[in-house]
Amino acid sequence: MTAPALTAAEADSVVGQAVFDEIIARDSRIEPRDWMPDAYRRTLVRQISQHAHSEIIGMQPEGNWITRAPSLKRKAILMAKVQDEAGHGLYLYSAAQTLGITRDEMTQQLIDGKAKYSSIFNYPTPTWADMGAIGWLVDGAAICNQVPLCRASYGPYARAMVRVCKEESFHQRQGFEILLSLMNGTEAQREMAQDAVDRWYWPSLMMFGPPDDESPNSAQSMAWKIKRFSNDELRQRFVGMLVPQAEVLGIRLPDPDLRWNEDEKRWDMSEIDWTEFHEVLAGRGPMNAVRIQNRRDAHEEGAWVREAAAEYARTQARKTERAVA
Ligand code: BYC
Repeated sequence: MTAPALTAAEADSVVGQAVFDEIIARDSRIEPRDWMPDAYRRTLVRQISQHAHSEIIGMQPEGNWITRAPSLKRKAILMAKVQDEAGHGLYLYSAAQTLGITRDEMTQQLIDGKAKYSSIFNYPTPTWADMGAIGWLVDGAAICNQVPLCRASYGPYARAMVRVCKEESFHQRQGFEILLSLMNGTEAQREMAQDAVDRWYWPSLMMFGPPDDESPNSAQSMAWKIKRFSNDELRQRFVGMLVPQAEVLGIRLPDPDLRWNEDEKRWDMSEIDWTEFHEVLAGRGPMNAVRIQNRRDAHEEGAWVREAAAEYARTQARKTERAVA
């Protein structure tokens, strides 16, 4: 008995899958016009849009301190940093758009509270030392997570990450330097720095996502070479990076059980409070409602800018048409 003939679409997808598998196997890049499995496309849209939203929402905790930075120099640095985060969001929205989703759709999902963004941005920033802790811990964790993403199999995502990582390195150092200045200051300043690190340390470890055995997406994302290391591997790497830096700062990492396990070549640490993580993901973190409300207000108040830009683009297009005619 002969097998039924494939339809043209089925034949395309058999060939497409074979070419896709070959590109992944030889560690090359998938580009927007290449054939890709629907699930690969959906995973990328999910991760890249969440990543973009994180950058955009992530402007708020530090934006909160721009008018109160302790000197003109600190203010200029903080403004530049927050502006960099906006840029990261824009590269990432553009990368996601190459997969067929529109910027409007992504924005709507965010302001409707339907999209995820990193849990870390749902915590408050009550003191200036929070700017140091965010740079050191949050940007530090972001670098650990994003450097491997520079080798992600999807070209536009990987290329966006190269520039993002360069800027994040500057952010991490400026955070470290804020903490170092505070630690070299008065007793009250040292206490403020320690208090900020106490509050940001555990949430920064949660940025890497759930433990490997509770991470539903990891296995497939690693097979597709979107993720190169597991959540726990990157968390370990991050802690290993922090320990010597904390010593230089004279700051205590708030985990009494943290120690190097020579036999297993890994850091032993206390259990992360995953209940808190899931609460924040469910929208019940300390600042979730404020973050989304601010984003929604900014979107509504910015409507006139989008209308003006669209009208300008239409006018330019008409002028070009007339010039060509
Ligand atoms: N927060 O199966 P898993 C920055 C979700 S901003 C919220 O391990 P995956 C900065 C996860 O999405 C840069 N949700 O997922 C900006 C999934 O949910 P769905 C932030 C989290 O994707 C301003 C579910 O939990 N970095 O640097 O394989 C100032 C199960 O997880 C979180 C990025 O966005 C979380 N922490 O791995 C300063 C990195 N963790 O979608 C700094 C890009 C997990 O199935 N993203 N979830 O409903 C990634 O690398 C990966 O998506 C993750 C998760 C490692 C986060």
